[in-house]
Amino acid sequence: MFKKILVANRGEIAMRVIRTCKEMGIKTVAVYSTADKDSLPVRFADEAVCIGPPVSKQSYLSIPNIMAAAEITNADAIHPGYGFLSENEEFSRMCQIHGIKFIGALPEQIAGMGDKATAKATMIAAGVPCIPGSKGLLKDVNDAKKIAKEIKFPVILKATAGGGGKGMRIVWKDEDMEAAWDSARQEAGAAFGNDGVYMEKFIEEPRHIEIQIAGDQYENACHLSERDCSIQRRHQKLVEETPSPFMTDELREKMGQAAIKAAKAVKYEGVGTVEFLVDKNRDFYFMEMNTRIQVEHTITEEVIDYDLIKEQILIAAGKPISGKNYYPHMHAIQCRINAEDPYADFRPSPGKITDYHCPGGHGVRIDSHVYSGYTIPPNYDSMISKLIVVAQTREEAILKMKRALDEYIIEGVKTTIPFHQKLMANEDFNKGNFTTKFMEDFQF
Ligand code: MV4
Repeated sequence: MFKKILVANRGEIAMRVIRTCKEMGIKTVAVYSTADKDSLPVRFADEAVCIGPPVSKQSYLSIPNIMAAAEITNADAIHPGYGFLSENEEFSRMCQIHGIKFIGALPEQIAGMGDKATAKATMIAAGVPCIPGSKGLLKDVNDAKKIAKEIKFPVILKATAGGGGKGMRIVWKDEDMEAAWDSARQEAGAAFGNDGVYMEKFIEEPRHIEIQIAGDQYENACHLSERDCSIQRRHQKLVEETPSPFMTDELREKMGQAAIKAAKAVKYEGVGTVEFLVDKNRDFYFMEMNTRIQVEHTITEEVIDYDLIKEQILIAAGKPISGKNYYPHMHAIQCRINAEDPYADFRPSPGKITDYHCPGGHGVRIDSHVYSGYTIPPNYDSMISKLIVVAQTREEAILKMKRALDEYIIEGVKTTIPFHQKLMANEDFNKGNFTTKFMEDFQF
């Protein structure tokens, strides 16, 4: 087992990893930018190393600075959390070269899944259902027009280096193709330095349902059921829940098996997520594979009673998995509490938290790095905490979430708590009646 893990991240996920390491008797190293010197991970880790100024490129994204911190402290593994360097091919390779175990995917896997057209080709070859579209990248606008005619409008152009909606264009008719083609390529080139674009049939009003998977070093893989992440705004998830209110036992089995196929196709080691779009007929299609721990891993932990960070560490240390799948016994919901003003287009609201009181009680969990008097720096994402509830049924989970939101006091910054309160009272949400389009129509 590892003796010392360096946590190459900040905020709540740094705390989350440190907590599990402590429970496993593993020493921890926090790294921090000068903006985070007063943060909880710095206080709770066994050691802390400053890796640079607030700007991410010179601290949490600086491979040399983080590798130096690992060498100085003699860490034998690095946990990258999510975001930052968690899906960086070069960082994974650097760790390999320096004999430090990267608790995440291998460089080849990161590269193979990071390029979406390549990932899709891999999944088609493995027999995972994918959305009809171009075979790989489009050559030119005439190629785009030809394939759109074959698969029929509406279609969607997607940046192969993308994710998160950048370089994505929906095209409804032939006359709009030229402009969409130009702007998708231009946006992709500027954002990723790669203007490769591919095409798919556009699925209208889908649900975003993802399957948690785990694989070990011996080519075993299993699934840990689904999370419904359809409540999103501008590709930022706001609420996640499991089980999905749209799920059936039959669909879970089919999607679970498809996710296992995806994991085995790339000999996946560690925990990961296979994202699917699910249409109104319950047909499902591979969208992306995430080779990291995700923000919403918590709800899976609550319904299957399983520490996913511990599992990541054990798999990285060579432990085999049992190979059996995991199914939800409870219902869990997570609300992301952000320092944003929901009354002003979710504008970021960094600053000092002048008063703070957390909800508690049975079935209530908060993952956070903040405290009364903490200042949320403007340099990073605006998450204050993740509020997670778990109960026997969806109805009880919603009631518990309402109760927990009412107890939650955060003064000094604007938060998304009022949004979540309104959502929990919404009739369509209560009926489980929502798709990825929900937030476009939600009046706040
Ligand atoms: C789609 C789609 C409809 N049809 N692909 C959004 C981010 C990127 N990962 C893929 N995305 C989508 N791909 C086809 N063929 C709709 C979306 C999409 C979406 C997907 C999941 C969650 C929220 C979304 C919001 C808008 C669009």
